[in-house]
Amino acid sequence: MSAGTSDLTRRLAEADPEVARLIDAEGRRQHDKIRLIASENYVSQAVLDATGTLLTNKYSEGYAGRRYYEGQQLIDEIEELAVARAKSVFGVAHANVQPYSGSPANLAVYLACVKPGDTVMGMSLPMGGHLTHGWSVSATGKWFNAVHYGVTKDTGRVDFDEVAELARKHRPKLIFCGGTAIPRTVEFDKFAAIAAEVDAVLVADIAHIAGLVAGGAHPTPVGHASIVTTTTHKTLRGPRGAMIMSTEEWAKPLDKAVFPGLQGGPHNHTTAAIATALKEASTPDFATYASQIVANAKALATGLVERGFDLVSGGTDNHLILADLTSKDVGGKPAAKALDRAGIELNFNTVPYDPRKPFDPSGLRIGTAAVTTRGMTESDMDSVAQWIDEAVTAVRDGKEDRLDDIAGAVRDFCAAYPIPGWSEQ
Ligand code: DSN
Repeated sequence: MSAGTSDLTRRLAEADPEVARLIDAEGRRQHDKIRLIASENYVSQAVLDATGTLLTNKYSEGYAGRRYYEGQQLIDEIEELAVARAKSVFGVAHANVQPYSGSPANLAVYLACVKPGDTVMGMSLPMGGHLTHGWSVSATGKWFNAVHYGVTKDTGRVDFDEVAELARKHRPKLIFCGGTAIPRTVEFDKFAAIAAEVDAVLVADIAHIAGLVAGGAHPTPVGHASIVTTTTHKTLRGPRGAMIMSTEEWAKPLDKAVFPGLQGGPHNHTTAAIATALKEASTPDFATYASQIVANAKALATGLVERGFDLVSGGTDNHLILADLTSKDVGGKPAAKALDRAGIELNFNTVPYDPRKPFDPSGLRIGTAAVTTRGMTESDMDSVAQWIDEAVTAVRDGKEDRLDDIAGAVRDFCAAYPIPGWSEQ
């Protein structure tokens, strides 16, 4: 394949053909595969354009009107625009668009709200939480006394009696809700009632579902959680970045925690692209996309259940499906690797109460945001379920050649769904 399948890589190829070739090859890879990693997406050409600008040249420590370097006239306007759009899309009093990504955003919440050694609570990582919700290998688990809740074995859903009991016993100062492998609606109101009872600050980490919230396909945490964190690149479909949103009460401590507490200069090219993504997120088309993500996930879940897959909680309310392959007699990791060879990209994942190890777990995590962005709908999800089933069966039966046949069929199928930023020459 020759380099130069977009204006950008054609120009880049003159300066750096090696990097241009690799970017083009990645474009082809993203085009030719069915991408089901639940935290990934395809951003628009507009978001790609905003990301690749000369705004990367500028340092801007501080906030609009209060910077430590000169020449901020236009950067201030860009950041103010991103903040105003975040406030409008999510209906919040305050937004900080500077965190470099989700983990730094969550760390800033700790810095603003608690002291090392304080007790915090979040969903356990193997049950669907996130490293930064106090998991032991994360700084947040090392520096804070973290207590974890999970889901019940029979329902795969949060047991709020357990959450309340743990909260009463341990009196956490922060309670995180949300996570990375939760196929069901996050019941912000129930978490808020528990947080209020024990006088904890409720933090909703909506990284996975932010696009669904913005598009009205998932209830909002606003009005329940004082602080809301999110990455900007998952269902929200913006550049790699993050935001912290809050009530007015938490605005100053959170801003101080992001800068100067944790970070230096914001990535202004990212800020511009966040603004562009938020403009897109305020349109009726985005609401259609958000509800189609959920419709696609439900259709894919049905197709998998019909083919004998066990799904944690039995299905999904959002963009995410967690399949337990125990009954299929295949580990999550060999299945994920086989699916990758078959042109279907997802990740192996622990399932609640997984008897296997995190690096060789029982499950697959599957998300429908990226395929929805490409325009795939419910009727396509049955083909996807069929290919997943065929690939998992092929690896179980040691018929790996079949994976290459599936990859060919997937490639032909994907040709009908163009992606921004790459095309055949
Ligand atoms: N890496 C993200 C995910 O895949 O969910 C979480 O940080």
